[in-house]
Amino acid sequence: MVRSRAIKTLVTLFFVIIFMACSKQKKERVINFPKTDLSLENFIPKPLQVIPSNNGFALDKYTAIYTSKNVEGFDEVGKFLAKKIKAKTNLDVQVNVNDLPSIETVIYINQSDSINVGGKEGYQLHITQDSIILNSNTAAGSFRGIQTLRQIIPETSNDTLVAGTKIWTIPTGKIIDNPQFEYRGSMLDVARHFFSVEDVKKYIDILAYYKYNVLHLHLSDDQGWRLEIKSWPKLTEIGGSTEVGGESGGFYTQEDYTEIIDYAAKHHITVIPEIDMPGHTNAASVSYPILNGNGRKLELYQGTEVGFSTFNTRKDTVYTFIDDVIREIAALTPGPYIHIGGDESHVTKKPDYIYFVNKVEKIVQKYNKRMIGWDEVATADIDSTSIAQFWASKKNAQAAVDKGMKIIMSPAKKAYLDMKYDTLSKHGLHWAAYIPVDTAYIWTPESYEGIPIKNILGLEAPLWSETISNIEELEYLAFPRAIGYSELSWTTQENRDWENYKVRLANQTPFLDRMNVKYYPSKLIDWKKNKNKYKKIDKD
Ligand code: TNX
Repeated sequence: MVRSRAIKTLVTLFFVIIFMACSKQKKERVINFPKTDLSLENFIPKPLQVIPSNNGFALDKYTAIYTSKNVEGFDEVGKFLAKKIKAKTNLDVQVNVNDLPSIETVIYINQSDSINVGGKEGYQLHITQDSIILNSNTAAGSFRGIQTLRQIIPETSNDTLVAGTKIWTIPTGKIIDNPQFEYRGSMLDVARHFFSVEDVKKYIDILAYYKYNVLHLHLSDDQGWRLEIKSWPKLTEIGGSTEVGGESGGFYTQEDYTEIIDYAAKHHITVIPEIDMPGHTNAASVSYPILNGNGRKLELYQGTEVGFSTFNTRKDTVYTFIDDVIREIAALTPGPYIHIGGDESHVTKKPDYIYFVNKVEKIVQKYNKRMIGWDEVATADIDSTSIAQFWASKKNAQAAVDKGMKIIMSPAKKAYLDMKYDTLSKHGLHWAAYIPVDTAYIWTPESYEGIPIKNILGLEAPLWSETISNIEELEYLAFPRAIGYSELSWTTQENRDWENYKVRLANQTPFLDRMNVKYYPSKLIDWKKNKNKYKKIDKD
């Protein structure tokens, strides 16, 4: 199998080379590129190794993309790249079309088992004057690789290199790259305020550009239940009807949710659904009072207090309910994880909490998923296959380490996107800290609070939505900090440096502006002014 693939690759490469040689015979094109330096490009996250060779690859109307054939996902990656090239340059680059009359340069997206790229998402880019060869083991690796390529397509063409031809010069050299953590995520709280499918898709577009691979959706809380569950319809009819501040809330139908999952999958992003319990369950209990365990009068809640609600953990119906919910969600969710929340259950008695988490873990496993929970779940008797998300308690994180569990690093003091930047911030909270753009970047998730790196699955930046109710406010809190977290989770510590990152971040403005992202223009960054008014060609 591996051998036949390798042969296929060789045959395809052979044809690409012959093809290019023929086109060369047709027309000898010599372009004198000004000296380039690939190592000075504004990559984020910074690749493992960049070796410049100081020449140029001409991206122009004579460029074509070819991909490995019959390997799932590669043709789609080629088409995705062509779409993004069109959006940035307005060039129509053909994908996997033979017999193109006048091709001068080729981008070849190649699946290879024989090249060691360091893992599923690793890739290597070899950029020479007439070809760009992107090698990876998987479509996910090639997808990460084309994000790197997108970042080095210049904003403007050089129109004087060849008379009459607009050329976007890509610096030549070699890039060897591979992520340090397998889990690189962000979370959106769509429960406190609801965000539309379109909003979520836009967030995915930006996360993908920075090589994120996880989107965690916080789908239920005291203030709202946001995913249709067919066997318990009142969850969304009643529980989805409002949100913080008293607006009308909303929810995803199962079709909407699937649309988000499919869109994320096209970006090689896994969606992790969270149903937060046994606390944070007011919306569920208002919809079905039989679930309620705090003995209080039930009503829809639009405030921002936490910790007052709980399920009745000793009632069988509660577990029948949870079984139905997890079964439906597991069937809709291709990813390997289901998040059960488990945080701030202040009115659940400790033994009840432990009993509950133990039982719910078994339900998640029954549907062939791995359980994730906020760090409190490590106080229960759970398996080493379950995962703890460290947000507040070092003690809980240590308990998870002692159980041999993996940990997702989301310490609120460093990684919470809903914390204000400073006292003047328009949105956000500050119970954990103020988190300016430098503080968000200058810390080491690899050794934070003494958690051994071997237990760390990766990093996630949660965006809670008590203080934000639309996409612009969401973008104000998420960007630019989420860009820095992409580097913390992808790039090794030796390769990170604030002074250097600052400059690369300042140069993200063309992308952010083209995407119409209302980022917070922190004064710590000398933002590159957009001299050229971009013609908005298409969504990038
Ligand atoms: C704590 S983080 C919470 C959330 C709030 C957030 C606000 C966590 C597991 N629980 O319920 O939205 O703080 O920053």
